[in-house]
Amino acid sequence: MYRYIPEYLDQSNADELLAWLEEKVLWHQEKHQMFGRIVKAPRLVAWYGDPGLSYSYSGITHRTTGWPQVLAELCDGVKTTFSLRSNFVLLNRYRDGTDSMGWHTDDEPELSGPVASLSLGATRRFHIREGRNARTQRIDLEHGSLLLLDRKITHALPKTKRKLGERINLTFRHVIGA
Ligand SMILES: O=C(O)CCC(=O)C(=O)O
Repeated sequence: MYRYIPEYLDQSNADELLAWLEEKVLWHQEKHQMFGRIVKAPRLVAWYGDPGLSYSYSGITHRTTGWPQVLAELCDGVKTTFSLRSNFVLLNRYRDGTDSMGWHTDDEPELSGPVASLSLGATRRFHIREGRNARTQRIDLEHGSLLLLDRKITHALPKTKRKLGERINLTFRHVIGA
């Protein structure tokens, strides 16, 4: 089950937020181990959250020290929209169509509740599978849109050969145990 709100932010608010994120956020390129080799993740990431949280995925621990005001306000809005709990945001920056995210769930033991995902910049096609043998559903995630997704749903953001600009995605999560 998912819910998609196409124009959660209007064009000018979405443009402004995208410009702020591109300029102000300190982006990292993480390295992951795959089939015994260390490879650079095909995207950049950043994260913020309530002070003192710790969230690990792909063998990397992400600790938080607080929120920039802009993102704290955005998180409050998303929580109200979906009656959601969230104390952490993971940001993904896809520089062009060759950046991507492989199939996974967000079902780490530190998380509870669904994940809300805000998209900015180039429209990218998101794939989801609701169950082991389910067909793949495709959702075009547009600039300013908000998606609510159960964290147990398998999903991916594949590479594309289309000439695309940058996309930034913010996933609001709830980290427990802190
Ligand atoms: O970029 C997206 O929309 C997907 C992000 C994602 O799958 C994740 O952060 O777990």
